[in-house]
Amino acid sequence: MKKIVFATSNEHKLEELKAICAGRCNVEFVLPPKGFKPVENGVTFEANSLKKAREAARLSGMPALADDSGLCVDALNGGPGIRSARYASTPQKRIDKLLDKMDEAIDRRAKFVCVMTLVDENGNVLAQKRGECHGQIAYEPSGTNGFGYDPIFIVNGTEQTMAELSEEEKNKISHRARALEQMIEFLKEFAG
Ligand code: ITT
Repeated sequence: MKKIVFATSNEHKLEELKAICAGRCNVEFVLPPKGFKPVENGVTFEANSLKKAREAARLSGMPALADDSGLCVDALNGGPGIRSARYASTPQKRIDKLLDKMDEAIDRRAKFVCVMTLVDENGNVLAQKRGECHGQIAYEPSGTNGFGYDPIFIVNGTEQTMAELSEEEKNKISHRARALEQMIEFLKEFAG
């Protein structure tokens, strides 16, 4: 098994990554060394994903994969977007703030975005892939699976929020799954 650092501090992302990749590539994902604190000051998911991957590779001396993701809401001009993790201080407060801002909004269209970046041990980019999942912002939270904004995101083509889908269902249609689906051939190539 080839080891790749997964450049995250978010354990939910790691769980989803492992479930999506299970049995499909010969890679063991490990967490970054202590002191991993990338500065996410880019203005795009692509830029921040690359910053995270490079910082993990620099600290560990190993190849790294990063996930930068977020929720982009049409009525909020694409916000919270790259600021999704910092929109308020807790997941519940982030949901409350978003629903509050959307109180009057008739247009509830939104999308989850995930940009995955794979770099080698020197920080050279091997691949960068984007996955999106389109939906609508619900009027109230529903469901307990998943994490983050899942309880208020109704997936297009279903009447359920992402938090009402099973783990297996989410991992088939999510932004993360769609980014990884394109990344998997590079992971396979890399792992031999
Ligand atoms: P790392 O940077 O350490 O990977 P993070 O949680 O800070 O972890 P991001 O900067 O990429 O990650 O912010 C992503 C935020 O977007 C995340 O904290 C959630 O609030 C939201 N998000 C991303 N993917 C999600 C998903 O599958 N379901 C619900 N919310 C999600």
